[in-house]
Amino acid sequence: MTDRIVSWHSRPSAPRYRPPAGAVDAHCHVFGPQAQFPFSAKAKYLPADAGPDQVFALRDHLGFDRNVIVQASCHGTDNAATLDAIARSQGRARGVAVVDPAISEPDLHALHAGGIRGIRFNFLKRLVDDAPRDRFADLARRLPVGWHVVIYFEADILDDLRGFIDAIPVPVVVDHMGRPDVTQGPDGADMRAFRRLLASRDDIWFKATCPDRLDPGGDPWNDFAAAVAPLVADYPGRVLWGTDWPHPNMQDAIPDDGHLVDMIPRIAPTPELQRQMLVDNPLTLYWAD
Ligand code: 0GY
Repeated sequence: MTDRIVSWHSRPSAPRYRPPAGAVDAHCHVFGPQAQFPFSAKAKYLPADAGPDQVFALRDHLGFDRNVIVQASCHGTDNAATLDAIARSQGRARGVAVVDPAISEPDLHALHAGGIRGIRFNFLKRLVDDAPRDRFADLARRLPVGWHVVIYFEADILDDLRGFIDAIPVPVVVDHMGRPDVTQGPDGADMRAFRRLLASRDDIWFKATCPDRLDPGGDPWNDFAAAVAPLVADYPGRVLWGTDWPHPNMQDAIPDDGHLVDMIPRIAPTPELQRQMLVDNPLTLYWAD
């Protein structure tokens, strides 16, 4: 099909950096395959198929052991493609679901049995029609034991979201650090606001992800490295890392996944930091049981 969008690199380079044994790509997605898992009628983009075989081949090419597959907005609240990928992973993938807030307890527990360990609340208006805070808050209060909330928002609504986030009674993982403007530098207004959020409680985690989305300077994403390395150094026990493959909506600036991996030692320069970010922290959140 010609109208479906490819947003990933066809031949990503081999990274120079080699991740430690057990490393987890803690933010990636699967798209379809559409013939088996149709996209949502409300999808805001129509991607080409990017299924489990591809994401697991990339995992091996980049030197990772495991994946956390995050339900992408193009699949709406039908998590079948995500669950299928987890089921095919031989225990090497877990997932984050997107659900209707009215989901029943048995359905939540079925997701747990399928490898889901968190729920994603997406606040990006270009990706979802609505993000009902009251209903999300109710759902956050009745998640299975050990689950967390993943929240995706842009920096300009962080202040407005603070009350909502403060009331979530389970750990919170923030996608892409809430999309700060990294050109402001490590002490810019966006990073300061994000640091206030992190300082407000000790169970807020973040993904040091998406230089390609956040740094308009492009590869090698120097502003991203300068802004994010101090955050990783200050919060080594609460940081995750992921490729974001297949890079939804990045078709105009497709990143080379090998180069994304080579960002790791620039934001986490020591083996100890790398082990925490790539192994210990994601295992704590996703493989505790
Ligand atoms: C990301 C970012 C994006 C897309 C989605 O669910 C999604 O469709 O998350 C985006 O377009 O910013 O984390 O993959």
